[in-house]
Amino acid sequence: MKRTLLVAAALCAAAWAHAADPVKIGFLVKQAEEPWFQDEWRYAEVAAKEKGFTLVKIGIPNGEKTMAAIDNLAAQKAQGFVICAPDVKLGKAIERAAKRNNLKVVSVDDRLVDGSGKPIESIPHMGISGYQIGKQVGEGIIAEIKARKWNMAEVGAIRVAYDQLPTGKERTTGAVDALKAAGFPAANIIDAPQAKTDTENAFNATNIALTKNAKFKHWVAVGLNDEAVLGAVRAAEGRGIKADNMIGIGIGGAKAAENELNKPQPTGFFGSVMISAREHGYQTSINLVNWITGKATPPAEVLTKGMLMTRANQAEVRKAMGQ
Ligand code: FCA
Repeated sequence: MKRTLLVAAALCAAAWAHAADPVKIGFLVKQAEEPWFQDEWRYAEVAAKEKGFTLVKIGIPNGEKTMAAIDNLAAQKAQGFVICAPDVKLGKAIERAAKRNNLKVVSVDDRLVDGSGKPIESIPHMGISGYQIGKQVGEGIIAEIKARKWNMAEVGAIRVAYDQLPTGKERTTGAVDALKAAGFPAANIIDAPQAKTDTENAFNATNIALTKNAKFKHWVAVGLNDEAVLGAVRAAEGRGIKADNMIGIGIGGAKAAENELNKPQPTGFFGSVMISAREHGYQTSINLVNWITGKATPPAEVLTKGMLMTRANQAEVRKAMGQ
């Protein structure tokens, strides 16, 4: 009995000596209250359980909190972090803080940029092709305009804009380019710049745009995410523009879109291009952990795909996206 125990203890010690420190990573997101980021965290937790590492989730609404979170992770002996920064221009500062603390860093959703606005290639990234996903939004809107037999001359398009974020600008540019490519009059496209990427700011921005452009009979709305389009839809409703006269298509497909698409009565929120929170939460975490443990270096850039989800095809889209 004693011998068996000794052998077991020796085996354990050997295994322990081989194993590196327990892996701990941070997952830092700019808007922890947004369902998209909640989903990313949820899928990162799935990875942590499955692969046996520790996940530290931190909301980083501004630069100061971002820097504090990185120092905090180092103090907790984490070895790296996934980040969606509150401002992509913090890129160089984030890279320096990571280096100083000997932490590996990968970005998700929003690609970090240097002082001149160029992507920081040394930080592996998982995101979406903003322009392509945006095009899917625009094409979805055009298909629905045609299905409703609207005369495009009588349709106004709200572009809820957040152009300081490159992926935001790419998404809405892709969307309006698809509208224009289908013959939508460029003069009917109205910018509604939002101060922050949430529903409230999109609502306020759209209200101003609608006040200035009361002449249109029908409306469509695009934005960088579901919250932006929801804000536009709510503002339109406030002016009596309901589902019959509004086609809003968002980007994300998380809880915010799900709630809306499952309301008993359709609203102006016609659909959302669903993107993969699973890939962005689960796979980024695993890529980072594999990097830390020396298994594999993450790909320099991965762009994931999206699918248009409407009230009619929700179940199929969720199934196809594995969510
Ligand atoms: C950006 C947006 C989020 C989400 C994510 C994939 O970070 O702000 O709403 O769309 O990209």
